[in-house]
Amino acid sequence: MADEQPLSFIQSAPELGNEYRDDWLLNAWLETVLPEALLDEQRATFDELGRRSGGEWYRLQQADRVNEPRLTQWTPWGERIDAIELTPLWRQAKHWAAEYGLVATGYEDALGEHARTVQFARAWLFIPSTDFYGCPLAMTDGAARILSDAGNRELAERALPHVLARDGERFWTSGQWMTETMGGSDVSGTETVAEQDGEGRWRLTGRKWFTSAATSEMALTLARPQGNPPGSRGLALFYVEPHDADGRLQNIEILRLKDKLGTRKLPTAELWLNGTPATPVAGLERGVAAIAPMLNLTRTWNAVTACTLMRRGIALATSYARKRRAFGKRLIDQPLHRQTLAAMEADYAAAACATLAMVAEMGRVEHDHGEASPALLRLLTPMVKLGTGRDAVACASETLECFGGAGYVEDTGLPQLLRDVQVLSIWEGTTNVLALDLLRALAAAGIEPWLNTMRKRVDTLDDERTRELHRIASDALEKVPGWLDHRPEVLEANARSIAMNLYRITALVELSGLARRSLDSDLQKPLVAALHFARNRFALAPADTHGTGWALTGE
Ligand code: UCC
Repeated sequence: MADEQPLSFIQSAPELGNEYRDDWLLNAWLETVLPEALLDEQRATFDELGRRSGGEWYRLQQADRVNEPRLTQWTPWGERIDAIELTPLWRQAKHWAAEYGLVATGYEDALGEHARTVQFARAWLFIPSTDFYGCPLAMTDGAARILSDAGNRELAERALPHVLARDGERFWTSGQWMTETMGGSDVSGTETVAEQDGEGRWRLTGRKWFTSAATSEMALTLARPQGNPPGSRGLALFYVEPHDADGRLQNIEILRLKDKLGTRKLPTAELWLNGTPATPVAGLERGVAAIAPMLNLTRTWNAVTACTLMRRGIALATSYARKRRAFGKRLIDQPLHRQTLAAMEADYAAAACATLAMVAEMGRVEHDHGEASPALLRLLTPMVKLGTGRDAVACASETLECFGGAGYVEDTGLPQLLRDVQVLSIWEGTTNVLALDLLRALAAAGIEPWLNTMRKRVDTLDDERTRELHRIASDALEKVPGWLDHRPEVLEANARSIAMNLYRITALVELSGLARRSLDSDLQKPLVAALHFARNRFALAPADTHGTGWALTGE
């Protein structure tokens, strides 16, 4: 009887739950790192963020899928306005970000050394459902750090109450305008010039080629004061408010929005500065060194974003595997598919532990905790940014594959995940630029701050059940000094594999540490993830110690 047969099978879509409760890794980390009373105090906020992230915000994100920001350059009557209209989700995200203190919490003195952990735990839940609104928040966090420390009282009094506001109307985000046509990696040739007008006011003229979140209320940017020498030492860091009190752009033209592969909700623009008023932040030279704290913070947000998008992909793929049947069984009941998901979980757990350990170190450094090590933080930042950026791309690709053909179809929302994630290994320093930055940090501080910390952490793996992890991590740590004992050009040729190896060791050690701490409360998942990562995913790339690989690339 034909009408008793379903005409066609309809697959139900993957679903998200409470993204805080469902994230065993984040829970285990917070439970073993935050004091109990502090976690109790924060739990309701985490829970609310988790619920909104997997519910209302996720639904809005799906509904907003095809919307993009729009630039209107002219009114019908010929006035140049260069107005950017944001997508509906982005317009609301600003208010949520302020309300949950996604920047301000990091500066809340009462939270002491844990301020950064609490801040980024909140951001962890917010980021994957808000279409890269984390980008302006990252830059705003960087600006808050610089303005808090630069000793420029006037600017601090002007901007800090806004960037640290918890009310969406008062909250400002900041841009970071660095990239020009000659490059985003090497900014030493920056062509934007700064000149003083007749009233002694600094004015900037030049073309900023790639400015993210061009709707921000303020920005930090680099320009060369007239008469300064070439090169990066001759650049200065300037503060700009793009709009005047009436909302008109202050001698800025928005030439176009960039036509990017992903992060398309983010209004990335090309700007022409034509005498834009600006204020020096910290003197009239060494602008790259002055903006470096912002770079290090956006790199931290980048790593956090990488982890949270790995987790989002895994959550969707796992939900799907619980619903989808093939060859007579649910995917989740099939050993090979289950093993694929387990490998993704292990990669996520490892990336998350490396990232959250970096975040915890940042909190200690900023609050002068007795055990804080600025040199360790300086080493961790580039390696964790580059490692998580690469792993997130691999995980997003695997996520799509877990859905078969559906993962390749636009209106599932899944292809956007892969396109978006690709940016994480490009902006804020590509993998190679960060590998070289790691060498810069190693040249200044040596490997000891990292090596000593990793050894101390490995010493805590004193349980019978963590013996294998202890052995694998110790063996890896022993190899490290040998990788660094080479002449500079060989070291430079190997920088990427060295950086990736150091990242993987950090991830293994931190995940193993979590596994050890979690055994006290009988929580097994971190141990299972650490063993899986160590046995199946922890392969150190051999370094090309002679630099012979170059022969393959000769002209
Ligand atoms: O802007 C972009 C889009 C914004 C989007 C933000 C999204 C955030 C994502 C969050 C997730 C949602 S993308 C463009 C971003 N651009 C970069 O990241 C630049 C990449 N390039 C580099 O990092 C290069 O290594 C440079 C620009 C830093 C190289 O500059 P120099 O001047 O050639 O290099 P030097 O001479 O080695 O460094 C100059 C000074 C030195 O200090 P002094 O003057 O005391 O000797 C360095 O030690 O800067 C210091 N320095 C640093 N200090 C350089 N890098 C650092 C660092 N990372 N930390 C501390």
